[in-house]
Amino acid sequence: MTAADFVVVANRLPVDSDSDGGWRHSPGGLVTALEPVMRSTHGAWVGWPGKPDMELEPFDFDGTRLIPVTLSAEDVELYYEGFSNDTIWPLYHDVIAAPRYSRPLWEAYVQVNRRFADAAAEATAHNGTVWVQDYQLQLVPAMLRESRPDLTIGYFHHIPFPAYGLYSQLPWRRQVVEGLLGADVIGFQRVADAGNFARAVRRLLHYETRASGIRVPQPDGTIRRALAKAFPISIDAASYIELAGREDIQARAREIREGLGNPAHVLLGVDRLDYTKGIGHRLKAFGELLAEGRLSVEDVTLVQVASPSRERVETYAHLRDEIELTVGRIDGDFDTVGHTAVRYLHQAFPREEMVAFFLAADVMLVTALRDGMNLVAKEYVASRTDNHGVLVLSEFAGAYDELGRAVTVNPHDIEGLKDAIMQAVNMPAAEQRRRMRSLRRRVLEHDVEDWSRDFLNALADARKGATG
Ligand code: GDG
Repeated sequence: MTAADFVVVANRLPVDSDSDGGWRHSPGGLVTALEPVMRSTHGAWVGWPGKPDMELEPFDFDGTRLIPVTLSAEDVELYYEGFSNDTIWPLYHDVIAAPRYSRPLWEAYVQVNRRFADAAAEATAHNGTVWVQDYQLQLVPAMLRESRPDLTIGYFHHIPFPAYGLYSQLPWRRQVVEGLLGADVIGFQRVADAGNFARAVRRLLHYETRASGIRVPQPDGTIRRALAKAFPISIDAASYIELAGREDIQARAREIREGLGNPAHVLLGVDRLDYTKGIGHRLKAFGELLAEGRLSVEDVTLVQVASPSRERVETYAHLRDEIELTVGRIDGDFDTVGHTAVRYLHQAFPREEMVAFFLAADVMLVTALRDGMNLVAKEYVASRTDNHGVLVLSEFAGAYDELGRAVTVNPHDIEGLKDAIMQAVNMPAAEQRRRMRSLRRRVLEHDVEDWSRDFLNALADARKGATG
């Protein structure tokens, strides 16, 4: 196997297996963002093919070399569903759910991270660049640096990094920070995340940090400089504009409204069914507005797309029950034969249908309790080429730092959330246009290609001046 100069390491490969044994691109911003770099560098991608016990040789797909890492059913349970999604995910989202601290889960995480690091080390050419993605692989940067000191290593963290007061709960807090510090550049969504990380480094390791730089002492007594900085991720805005311009998708948006009985206002939520997204808070506020008569089911419908997620993790199974109970109650109390209060869809849809939902919605509700970025907010804004529609956006989503012209909310404040929904529903068209223009400007000026370019440029620069 010829080694590649540029290698991405992520929990998942950028493909899904289809029913006839072939592969298709799994849709996602990361894949789109990295496509140009992958092509121009003949890059490779190390990741899990998505099903347990799948033993596959490396293969080429659409100009990229894919290097599968096999995970057994036990690995999936302990490393992926366990440590990644039941320990790190809740801890890093400010303990909205209780994190599980368990030594066997940690041991599996270390062991699987080692396997990803070994696969990346083997796949990368001398002096090559490796870009590690996300919280499932926080130990990979240091493991790689140890086996391959010639490499330039980047890491991007897609979810929040919590304040030290919470982070310090993690029994393996020191190992995780040391794992991340193996990278030359550690990228975060928000300035606050990078700050939280730098503080954890100071508290746990007593290394010197200045602005975004961290001085990492090496075993030989020299200092290596690492950079911990915000690189807010974005979307492939042009592809949303293109979909929004398609006549068939616009017709579908009209059909969706008709199917809802043509209410005056359509509210929309689109989330993975995850406790970080604040779906329950959104439903509570909406239900109270109906109960108080401030909104009527004749005029307003909330469409909630909740795509199935992590269903084997117990907290997620509970969440689903809770949300479905709430939806059932609201609909039972307020539906009429011709109108529904909440149209709940526990399904995944093709991207075309998602854009049709965006075009059908007068108000987009993003009420996350904690979210690294929240791409849905940016996708809604990019799709609204007509400058109509209102984004209600939680201040706890990373997108808040860029999309200040949204109607911003603290989703824990149910009265405030209710007022924000009313403000959005009643917003005059001229104000919608003013706000939407400014939101769109930001998303269009900073798309996902800019994000990957900014990160990779910083990585190239960091490596040049790394030692001294
Ligand atoms: C993590 C961080 C950060 C959802 N349902 C369907 C569907 N989606 C698409 C959305 C969007 C993506 O999935 C979800 O991205 P988010 O950013 O909203 O949230 P997470 O999945 O939690 O992502 C997050 C992100 O990583 C990137 O760094 O922003 O904070 O948690 O693109 O449109 N797409 C389709 N059908 C669905 O039913 N086609």
